[in-house]
Amino acid sequence: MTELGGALIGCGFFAINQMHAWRDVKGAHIVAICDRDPERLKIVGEQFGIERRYTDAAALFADGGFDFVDIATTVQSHRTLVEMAAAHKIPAICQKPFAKTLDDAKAMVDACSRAGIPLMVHENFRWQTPIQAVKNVLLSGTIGEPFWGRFSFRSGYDVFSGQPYLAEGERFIIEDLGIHTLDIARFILGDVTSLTARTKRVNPKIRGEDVATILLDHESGATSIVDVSYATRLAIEPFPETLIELDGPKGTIRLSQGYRLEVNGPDGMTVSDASPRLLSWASRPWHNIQESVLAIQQHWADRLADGSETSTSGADNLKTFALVEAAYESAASGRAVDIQAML
Ligand code: NAD
Ligand code: 89Y
Repeated sequence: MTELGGALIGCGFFAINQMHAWRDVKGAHIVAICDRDPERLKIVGEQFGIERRYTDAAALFADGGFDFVDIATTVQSHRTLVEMAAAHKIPAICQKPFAKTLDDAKAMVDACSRAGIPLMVHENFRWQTPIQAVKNVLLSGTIGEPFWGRFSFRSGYDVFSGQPYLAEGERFIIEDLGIHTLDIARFILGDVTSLTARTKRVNPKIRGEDVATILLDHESGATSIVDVSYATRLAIEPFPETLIELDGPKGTIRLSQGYRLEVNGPDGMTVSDASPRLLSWASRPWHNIQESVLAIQQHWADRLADGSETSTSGADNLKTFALVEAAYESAASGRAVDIQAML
């Protein structure tokens, strides 16, 4: 396999996970980094031994010498940086949330398609070990074609100390975290035709909503609920676990707290442990997310090498991003939103 060289832009809080994971990916490694903040550039450059450092993305692209770019900045710069990658015909990974608006996201997909370059959104939650385990049980046919599901993320974890910008935006939980839960709902039950949402802000110290309840109609005919909260104080903190319930004609699947996977089918009930691995550089409770970062980055390197489409391509992510916009629209109007009309 040819070894691919990548450039990472945005050396902040989450990029540390991506840099660790790139060291473990087979077939790709990071050759250059960029951050407009010289302090962050120095910290990450020294920690990971990267000599080629840039404070300006335009200068990085002008110098070239890499096969792909990994954009790990916050959403404000995503469109500019993806369009820069397209202009230089450099395959790009872009962190979630993909864009500020669905129109921006469509323009980014279009720019990469016209340039003939692959674009993947770093939508890693569907790559978590417990989520993949649920998908595999579903594919085995044990419970039949599901008619109902629930995808639930309820936590009181302090995400604001590591990511202070999350307290400042007009939008919070749907755009930041619900985006993953909605993507998992699509990954498990398929695309969505219509959506209804209600939101609340419980924490008075933040600007955006920290609770959302979303009802989805799937193309398959299944109905599901996506419920997310950062205002839920439980005796045992579940961060960052997504809990799943699926009902099918032949049985049920329950992914419950502690990564306990219960499958009830025609032949009886089985319980297994769907825990993620604790990678050498990972730390609890983030290890579930950290393992999925390695999985999605390995997937990117493999797909770039064989030339096939990634699971969370830009085009695929438009269908997840539309659900985010629809949820805010529905919460504001109180009405159901037609998803197909947005795409
Ligand atoms: P951060 O603010 O800690 O880091 C962003 C870095 O990008 C900063 O160092 C900033 O200086 C740099 N930057 C911004 N614009 C730039 C530009 N135009 N050129 C060069 N550098 C630039 O943010 P973070 O918490 O690391 O989040 C980054 C992204 O990762 C966000 O979009 C966030 O939603 C996402 N995220 C994803 C996951 C996940 O599981 N997928 C988890 C956490 C965060
Ligand atoms: O930014 C978020 C994400 O993508 O996963 C968890 C998180 O870090 C906080 O909600």
